Amino acid sequence: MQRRSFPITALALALFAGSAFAQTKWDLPAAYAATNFHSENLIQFAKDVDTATAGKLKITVHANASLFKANEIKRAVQGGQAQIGEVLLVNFENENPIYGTDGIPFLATSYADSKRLYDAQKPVLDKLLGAQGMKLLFAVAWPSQGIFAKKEINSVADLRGIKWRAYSPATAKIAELIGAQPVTIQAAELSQALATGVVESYMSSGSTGYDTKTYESLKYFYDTQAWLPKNAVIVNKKAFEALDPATQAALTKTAAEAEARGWKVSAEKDGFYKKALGEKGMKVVTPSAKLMEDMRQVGSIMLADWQKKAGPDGEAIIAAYAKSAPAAAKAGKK
Ligand code: PCA
Repeated sequence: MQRRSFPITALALALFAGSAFAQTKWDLPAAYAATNFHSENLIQFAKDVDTATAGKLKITVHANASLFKANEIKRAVQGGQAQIGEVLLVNFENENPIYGTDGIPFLATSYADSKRLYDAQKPVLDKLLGAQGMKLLFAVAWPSQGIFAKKEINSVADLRGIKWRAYSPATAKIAELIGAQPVTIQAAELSQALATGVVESYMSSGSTGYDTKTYESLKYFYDTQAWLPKNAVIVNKKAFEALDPATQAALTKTAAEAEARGWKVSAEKDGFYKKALGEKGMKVVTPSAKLMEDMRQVGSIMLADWQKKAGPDGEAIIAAYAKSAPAAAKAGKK
């Protein structure tokens, strides 16, 4: 390589020494495809942060688990290897049940209910992440979770013994409860696992089915609408505190905008994904009453287990969630 030397000008010196132009660079590891709606939202967020801070804070998004695997991102942010990152909260349920709140089947099955559940979960989540040296910036729900399957299924008995991809402790627990064989695989490696037959079935959103081209391997999507797990963008507290107050405020404001935008896009794309799966040759099916009944039973076992593990914090979340239900829904439940 040719070596070139640049004259060090007074301006360059001022830039190096001066705080007026101090620029902070952050890496944001994320686990999903660059074309996924969450990743696109992160890229927009990074762009907006750049604008809002007049270039003082530069965030580089590393999608598709290219910097850290999905379940390593939280620890990377905690340890400061990455200043900021996007995690799937339910991945960390074994660390603390509160992280698994939004992975309990049939607790919240619509966007409106998931938003209320998030509001109920948030104070505890803030406390928990705070105690671990991190801070929650924003969270966005995935579309609702259904069952991808190779063959027709009319009850959970039809899933017995099959190779079941799990992405979280709860989805592995479902496999256990229905007698399937769980294998934990992150989304970035799912296409490969499907193509090689390591996976015959799994629960996730139409979004992940679409991103991973699941329709090339599996022919059915049972639209159980079981739960809407959330991706959360978390930041290392020390890294956040090292920013000047104006940059902190710009970051927080931009995060709130990204959260609102993310929920909106998720809801808008939910229908698009299912339609697209159908167009790619998949059968998008309303589950039979029996299959739903079986899955609801799985859900009630998991809710009871979770409540036992989550203790008073869990109780507070469930109570706040119930309290925020619209009057009509409350009356209907009686
Ligand atoms: N997609 C992610 C998690 C939830 C979802 O819809 C996945 O399957 O890994």
